Amino acid sequence: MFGLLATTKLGEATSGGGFWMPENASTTGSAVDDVFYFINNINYFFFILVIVILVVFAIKYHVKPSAHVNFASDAPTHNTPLELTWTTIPLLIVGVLFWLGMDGYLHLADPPDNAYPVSVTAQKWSWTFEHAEYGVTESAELTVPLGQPVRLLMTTPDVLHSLYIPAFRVKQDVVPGRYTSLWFEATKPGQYRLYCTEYCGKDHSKMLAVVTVLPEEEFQKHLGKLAREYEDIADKDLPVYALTRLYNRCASCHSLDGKSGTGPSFKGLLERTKSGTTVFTDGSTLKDKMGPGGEFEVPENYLRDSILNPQHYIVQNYAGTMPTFKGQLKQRQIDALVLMLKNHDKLVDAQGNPIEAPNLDDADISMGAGK
Ligand code: HEC
Ligand SMILES: [Cu+2]
Repeated sequence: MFGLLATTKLGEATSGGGFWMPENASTTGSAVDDVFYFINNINYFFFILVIVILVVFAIKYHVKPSAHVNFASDAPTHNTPLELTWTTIPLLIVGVLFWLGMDGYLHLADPPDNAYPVSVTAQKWSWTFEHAEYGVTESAELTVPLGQPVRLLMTTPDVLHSLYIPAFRVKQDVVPGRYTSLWFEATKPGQYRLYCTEYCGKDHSKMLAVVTVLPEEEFQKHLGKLAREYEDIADKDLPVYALTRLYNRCASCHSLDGKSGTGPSFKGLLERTKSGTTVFTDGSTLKDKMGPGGEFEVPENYLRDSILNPQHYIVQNYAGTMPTFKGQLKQRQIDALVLMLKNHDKLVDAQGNPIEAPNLDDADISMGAGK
């Protein structure tokens, strides 16, 4: 989406891995790998053992079809030492496997007390990551500090999802109506892929994100920057900022090319809003609520209200499924989104693709009064 994923080079992240596994970049990953390779090697050993014995016996005891076979009546029916051996050895092996697996599981189930907390929301079809300590919300990107335990506390308002970061060897379901958590400690700076592995639904496979691991100092700087990002941006750059940094939180429901999705497309929204032709589920139209003395004197206020109180008026033919962004977006970010909606046609082409260097010289960056 908007080159966010496309322009991110993940080459480094996948180097250094073995044939079976991607590179391990967390403190707990080696425990997972050790158990995996241990089980794998046991499998190789017994596979070869069984095949060799099979072939040897097939040759050694081969009997011509024409030969008459005489089964001796005193042939052995059982052999206690042999049976004890082939019961005890596998029992010991599965006992060791259980112990290794349980030990690793308990370690992963118990996050260290000093873990850095991130709240994760999975939503059809994207991820948002909230850093409460910095008041920053990231989407499709998760920045974490190097060499410090990080705990993800996860939930979803819609369906089952599952968060998976292969390089850290962690995976956990995200369940509607409850919190689940996982933790990891990254050991190498770099960028790693994050997937949704819940594949029983339309677009879980598109729920991609990038985990960026930064050394502590850079991490703090980066989050500090994100926290003020929208403040430092010049007014005229707000529409592009909204399109590249904020729209990915709307993209799963609102298209830019006119196609209706879970929500109405952003294309044509401004014209429809200005002319007040939008009809709501209660049969009223936007026009009734606009103009002097109306609830929305100017169209901007309707757009703003739609983002902050989506349940207030529900557009006809749609369900009231839009989440509120109250408290999630800062005032200036909401302004930026409104400006993006207002300058839609200058920012994206007819197919809904972002224009490389949009000409916003005569863009409408006024808020509130007039226009
Ligand atoms: C989970 C899906 C979903 C997400 C995510 C979402 N919306 Fe919506 N949105 C809807 C639906 C459904 C409607 C229509 C029903 C209604 O009016 O609430 C809607 C309506 C709107 C409207 C009014 C549209 C009209 O035709 O009058 C605006 C403006 C809007 N959304 C903006 C946003 C912005 C900006 C974001 C991202 C910051 C966003 N939405 C994220 C589902 C979503
Ligand atoms: Cu999912």
